[in-house]
Formats: sequence, C-alpha cells, structure tokens
Amino acid sequence: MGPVPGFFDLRQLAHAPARELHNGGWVEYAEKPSRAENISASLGELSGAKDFGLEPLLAVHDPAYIDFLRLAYTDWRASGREGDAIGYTWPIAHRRDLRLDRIDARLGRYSYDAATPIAEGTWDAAYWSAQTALTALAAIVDEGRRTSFALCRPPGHHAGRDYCGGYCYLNNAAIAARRAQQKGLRVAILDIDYHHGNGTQDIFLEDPDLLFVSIHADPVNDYPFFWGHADERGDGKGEGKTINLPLPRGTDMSRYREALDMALQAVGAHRPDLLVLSFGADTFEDDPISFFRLREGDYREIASRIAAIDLPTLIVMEGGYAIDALGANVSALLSGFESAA
Ligand code: OKP
Ligand code: ZN
Repeated sequence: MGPVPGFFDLRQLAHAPARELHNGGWVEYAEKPSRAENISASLGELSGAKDFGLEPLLAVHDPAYIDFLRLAYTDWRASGREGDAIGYTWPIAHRRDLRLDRIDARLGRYSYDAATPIAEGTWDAAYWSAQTALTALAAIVDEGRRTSFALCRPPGHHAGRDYCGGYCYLNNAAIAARRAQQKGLRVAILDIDYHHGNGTQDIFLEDPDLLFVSIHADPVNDYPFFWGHADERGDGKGEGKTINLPLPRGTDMSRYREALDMALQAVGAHRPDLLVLSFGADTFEDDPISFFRLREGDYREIASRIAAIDLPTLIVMEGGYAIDALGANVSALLSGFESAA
C-alpha cells in the first residue's frame, strides 16, 4: 500500500500539566508531551494540521463545555489559584444541572475525574489535536488516501459531549467520525486502547448509523470503571450498535486475537465506508499504568488483520505510556497497514 501519511501539529505540545492525583497521591502527569515527540521522531516526515475551525468540534461537544475549556485556566488563575485547574467536587449524585459560575463548580460540572487538569496550554493543544484528526480524515475523504495516521495528543476517547476525563478534553475520533457522517459516509469506530472509550460510547450511544466496538481491560478492575461492561449495547435506536469486549488483566496476543476477530466481524457486518481506529499502545507489556501483555510485533499483526477487512481507515492516537517504546510500537502498527495488499 505504501507509506501511511501521518499528521501532527507542534502546538499540541503546549499542554503540559505538572501532576495528577493517582491512588491517593500526586504523581507526575503520565500523558506527557514527550509521548508525541517519541512517536514523531520514529515516524519521520509528518504533515501539520489544517484549521477547520470550531464548527466540527461543536458538532460533537456542547458549546457551554467548549466555553468552559477555553476559559477554565484563566478563571482558575483569576480566582487566585496556583498551578493547573482541577476539580474537587462532582455532581454525580443526581444533582440538578445547575450552570454555576464558580470555577470549582464548573470543573465539577464538566469533568468526571482528577486525572485531567487544565493547564495553560490545554485548550490550544486540544484544539490542534482535534484539527490533526480532521486533517488526517481529509487525506482520506478529500485526497483519496486509503489509510492515514493522526498523531493526536492530548488523546480524546474519554471526553464526552460535555465532559473531560482520563487525560482527554476533545474527542478527536468522534469529531472526525461525525464529520465523515456529515459528508455522507457510514462509519464504524474500533477502539483498541487499553481503557474503555467511554466518551466515544456516550456520544454515539443512541446513533443507529454508527457502530462503536471497543476491546479493553475489564472495567470491573480498571479505569474508567463505570463504563465498558459487556451488557452496554447502545440505547434506543442505537441498541446493538455499541459492542464492548472486556478482557482480563494479563491478556496476551492469543486471547486478544480472538476478541479482535470478533470485533472485526462486527465491523464488517455494519458495512461501513470508513473505519476510525482509536489506537492506544497502552496494551503493551511494559506499559507503566496498564496490564495487558502485547509485544511490539503484535501491533503489526493487529494492523494486518484490520487491513484485511479492506476499509479506508483513519488511525487516531489515544493512549500509551511506555514512552521510550511508543515510536516503535506505532511504527509496527503502521507497517502492518503498509504491507497490506
Ligand atoms: C487514558 B487513555 C488512576 C490511573 C488511571 C487515568 C487513565 C487514563 C487513560 N489511578 N488514570 O485511555 O490511555
Ligand atoms: Zn488508555
């Protein structure tokens, strides 16, 4: 097939929170700018992002949430706070949908965890991460490429219509998928990050035209806990168009392969015009926050199996925290697409 074109914008590096709350203590933020630098160094030539503006973001996200993201850091500092904006109270216990001005109330209203601080460069980086996904989509729908790679960072699959969480602010894969739908394409999203893509699932939960399939660590034990269980199958007209395939910690390629083949069968049966692949390399055996046992060479096989169902495929980067191995793992994945017939 030839090399997969890759896209990345240096403005995505502006997001650099200092720390996150992890198991009861402050730790260094795992979703570091150097993740993208390692991938970009290993891939070589990447193209920058075009600017598609706010409209495709607003086709997925609540305008009030977008305003919150743009202003949160400034408001935090204006309230006399130090460091990065982070919430401490969440209206999860069925509170009214109050639209309050206080920064702490807004952090609670528009986020669901303490792993997702808003730093000085967060809005800019998230904006350009989404534009990178849209630019990689354009390479397929406007320029006729078969496969393209969006080096998105910050990642997106935990972000919902009106919330951030899990290092995610704007849902890059959902934004690209919705834009493809608006261009008349039938879309499937396959999410193979270690963590369940709860934001993507929520966004398309009632959509009968988009199939969302996710292979991830069983949320009984792993983040995000409250989504991704096998009995979540879509709501209303979308029933049956969400498929969750949770796997136990310790899963290696032999078990992963079975789930992948099930997922790909469902993708094929949906008859999409476009596949959006939410790719996380945190299924890697040495990932510091995850517990599957995939190896570098497994990513090449995963890609070959995906390429065999023969769909135009937009690859969107999600997680992966074994930073020194990230570039090699992403290269292995792309090589599986490049060597496909
Ligand atoms: C983002 B992506 C908490 C550990 C989990 C958030 C994980 C977000 C993963 N003790 N923190 O899906 O790779
Ligand atoms: Zn992940």
